[in-house]
Amino acid sequence: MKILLYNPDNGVTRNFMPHLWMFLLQALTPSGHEVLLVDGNAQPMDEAGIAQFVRDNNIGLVGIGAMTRMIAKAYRMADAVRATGVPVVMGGPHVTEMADEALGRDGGPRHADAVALGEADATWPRIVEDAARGQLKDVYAPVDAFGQESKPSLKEYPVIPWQSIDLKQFNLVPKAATALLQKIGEGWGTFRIIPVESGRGCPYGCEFCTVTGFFGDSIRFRTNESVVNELLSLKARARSEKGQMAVFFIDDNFAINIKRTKSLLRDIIAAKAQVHWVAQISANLLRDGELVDLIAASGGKWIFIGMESIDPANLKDMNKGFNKPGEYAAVLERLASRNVYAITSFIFGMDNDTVGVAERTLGQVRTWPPGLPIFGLLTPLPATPLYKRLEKAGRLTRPKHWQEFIPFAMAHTPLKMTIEEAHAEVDQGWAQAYSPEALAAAVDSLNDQPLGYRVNIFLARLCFRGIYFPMMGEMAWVKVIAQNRRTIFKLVKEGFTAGAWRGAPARIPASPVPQVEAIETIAQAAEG
Ligand code: B12
Ligand code: SF4
Repeated sequence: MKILLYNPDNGVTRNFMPHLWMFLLQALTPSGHEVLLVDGNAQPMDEAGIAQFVRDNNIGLVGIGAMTRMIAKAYRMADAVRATGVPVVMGGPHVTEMADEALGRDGGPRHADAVALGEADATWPRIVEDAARGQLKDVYAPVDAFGQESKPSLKEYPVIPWQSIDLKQFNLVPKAATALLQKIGEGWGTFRIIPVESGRGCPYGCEFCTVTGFFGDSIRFRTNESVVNELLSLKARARSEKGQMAVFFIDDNFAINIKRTKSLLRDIIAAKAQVHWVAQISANLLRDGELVDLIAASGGKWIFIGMESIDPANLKDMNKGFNKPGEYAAVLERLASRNVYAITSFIFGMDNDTVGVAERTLGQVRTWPPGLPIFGLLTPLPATPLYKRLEKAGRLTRPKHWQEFIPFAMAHTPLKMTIEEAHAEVDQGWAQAYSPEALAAAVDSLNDQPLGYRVNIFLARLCFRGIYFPMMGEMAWVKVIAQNRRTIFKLVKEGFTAGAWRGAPARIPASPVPQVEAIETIAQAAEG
C-alpha cells in the first residue's frame, strides 16, 4: 500500500523546519508499504491538489497531523481526500484532545476515518495493517494489555534513515542559487534544519501549555548513543551533498535533567558529532556555567527561552513562577559570552498585562545581548488548564477559535486591557523589534566580533521577521531588503576587508571559555 503523510501549512507563515512526526512514522511503518511525505510549508497544496496527488500516486491511506492552528486546513484537506474514497487517519495534539470533533461525534461533519490518540509510535504499525486489510477502527489509543495508557520509553528508538530520505522539499537555499553555492568552499548548496528529539515530557505544567498533558510529566530519554549516531548520520548526509545541516533539538526542555544533558553533550563532543544546533531550555536551567560551556562546545548556537513575561505576577498566574525576570539579563550574558544567542519568546494578553507592556518588554530587551525576540498572544489551547479556567469564568470570546484560524487574534478577554489593545501591543512588539533601526543596532552591538556573527544575527532577524510580517512573495523580500539597505551595504563592504571573517575571542569573557579540545578531555575523563 502507498501511504501519504501530510502536514498542512497555516496559510500565513512558513515553517523553516519539517515536522519530526512524519519521519518518525515513516521509519516505524511495517515493511511492504511505501510512504510519501508532503509538508504544506515546503510544498503548498490546496484541496484539489491533494485529491489529485492521491489519485495520481495511487495512495491507499493518508495520515494527517496538525497543531490546533492548522486544524481547520487539516479538516478541509481530509475532506478532499475522503471524497476520493481514500481513508484518512489523523493524529497529533489537537485531535487527541478533540477526537469527537474529528470523527463527527460532536454534531459536526466527520473529517477522519480514524484518530490516533497521543503518541502513536506503537499504534502506527497497527493502523497501517488495519488500513491495508480495510478494517480501520475509529480510535487508536496507546494502551497496554491491561488497558492502561502506555508511553514509549524511547530507549528503543527507530533509526531514521537520513542518508536516503528525499529531503529536496526541505532545502532552505533558493533553487536558483543551489548550483553556484555547491561549488563554494565547504558548500552551501543545501541548508536544512532537521528536527531531532532526545527526550519527551515536561513536569512543569505551565497553565497555557499542551505538553505536560500530552506527553506526561515523567521524562523519557533516548540513549546518548542513539542521538549521537543520528547526528553523525546527518553530518554524513550534509557532507555527501556538499551542503549544511543544522539540528533543532525539539525536546520541550532540553536540559530538564542537567546531569543527563551534560552527559549527552560530552558524548557528542567525544564522538565529533557536533553540528550547529538550536534547543529549547528554560532560563532557570541556564544558571549552570558548566552546562553553558558544554552547549557552546557541542555546537549550540541558539537557545529558545520561553520568557513569556517580564512581570513576576503574570508568571505566577501561569504556573511559571520558576522563571525569574530578574535573572534574564545574566542568563543571556552567560550565553553571549560563549557566542550563543537566544530566541526570547514573550506572550502578551496575560491577566496582569496593561497597555504599554510591549514598550516595557522592549525596554528590557534593548539592554540584553542581541537575540531574536518573538511575540505572541495568550491562546487557550484545548484541554489546557488555561482553557478550562477561562471557560469556567465565561471569558472565552471564541471558544472554538481553531475552526476559523485568525493569526495573532485573541480568543478571550484579558483582564486589564481590551482585546484590541492586546493586539496593538503585539503589533508594536514586532514592529519595533524588527525595524531597520533595531536590526542595525543588533548588528552594531556585535562590532567587536568577526563579521560572521553580525551576518548571522542579521540574517536570522530577517528570517524571524517572517513569522509575523507576511514574507511569502518576492516583492515582500525586495521591500525588506530596500528598507535595510544601509546595514546590508555595511556588511557587504566589510566582507571585502581582509580579516573581517576571522575568529575573535568570545564576546564577554565572564568566565574562561573552554576550547573544544578541553571539553573533549573532560568527556574522556568522565568516560574513564
Ligand atoms: C518543534 C515545535 C515547533 C516548531 C515547528 C514544528 C516543526 N516543524 O517541528 C516551531 C518552533 C516552528 C513551532 C511553532 C509553533 N508551535 Co510548536 N512545537 C514544537 C514542539 C516543541 C515539538 C514538535 C515535535 O516534533 N514533537 C515530537 C513529535 C514526535 O511529537 P508529535 O508531533 O506530537 O507527534 C507524535 C504524536 O502526536 C503523533 N502524531 C502526530 N501527528 C500525527 C499524524 C498521524 C497521521 C498519526 C497517526 C500520528 C501523529 O505521533 C507522533 C509520534 O508519537 C511541540 C511540543 C512537543 N513536544 O511536541 C510544540 C507544539 C506542537 N507547538 C505548539 C504551538 C502552540 C506552536 C505555535 C503556535 C507557537 C506560537 N505561539 O507561535 C507555533 C505555530 C507554528 C505554525 N506553523 O503555525 C503546541 C501545539 C498545541 C496545539 N494544541 O496545537 C505544542 C504542542 C507546544 C505547546 N506549548 O503546547 N513549534
Ligand atoms: S516548561 Fe515549556 S514545555 Fe514545560 S510545561 Fe512549561 S511551557 Fe510547556
